[in-house]
Amino acid sequence: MYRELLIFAFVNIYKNIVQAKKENKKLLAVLIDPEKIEINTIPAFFEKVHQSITTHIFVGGSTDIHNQTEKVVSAIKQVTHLPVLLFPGDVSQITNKADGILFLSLLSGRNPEYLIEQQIKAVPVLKNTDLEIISTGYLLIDGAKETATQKVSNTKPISQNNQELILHTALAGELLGQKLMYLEAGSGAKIPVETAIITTVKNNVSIPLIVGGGIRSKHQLENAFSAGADLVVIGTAFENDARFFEQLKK
Ligand code: 1GP
Repeated sequence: MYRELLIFAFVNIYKNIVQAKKENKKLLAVLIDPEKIEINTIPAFFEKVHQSITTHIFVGGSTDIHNQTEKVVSAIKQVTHLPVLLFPGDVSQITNKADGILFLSLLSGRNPEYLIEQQIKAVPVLKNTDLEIISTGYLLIDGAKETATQKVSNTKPISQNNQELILHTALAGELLGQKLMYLEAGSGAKIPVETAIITTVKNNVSIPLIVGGGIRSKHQLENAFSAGADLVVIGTAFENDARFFEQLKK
């Protein structure tokens, strides 16, 4: 029975995000980069995660040179019942051990490899999984630092001054049928996505809005939520100091 309930919960990751948005319940994803976490630290790390307001776990990075993703996801699944979503830098990071995948298209860039090629390459892999696939528009926005996403994808971020382009790109993604929109300043960004941008997109796009990159304080997290983010993603701040979870207690 318990297992059935869990399965029910996990096959509805997207529905649960939409429901949370309707109820104005804010969501927090902890991003785990398989290249940066030691497997043996995962149980202790998750003790902290579980005491915090974290609702989702994202796993991924721009690269995963040593193919650690599957091992890391398996270790995470052993210690948590939170939904685990892949946030893959490329097709090699797809594993059936997770619950779902953000099926990303890098809409801000003009590199066909990350707009559609990787997605085509992913099809034969995804056909052999039962991952919940969530189509996600991914917009890289200038966070005042050249980020790994920018380097690996060989694309330029959109300037934070170009709010119209950001909004129109997000709207194009929604019109194309994408189910989530992710405003990304890049991992370790110096400047997170401005609250005015979050609000503009929030007011014009009806799909749930994810915001991440450079958020490293409770104040910044609350600002992103009040500006309109439905789900905020934090990675680096937790990697640098897991005591940050203590400021985000349930
Ligand atoms: C990066 O949005 C995420 O893809 C999280 O960024 O590592 O800066 O928290 P940080």
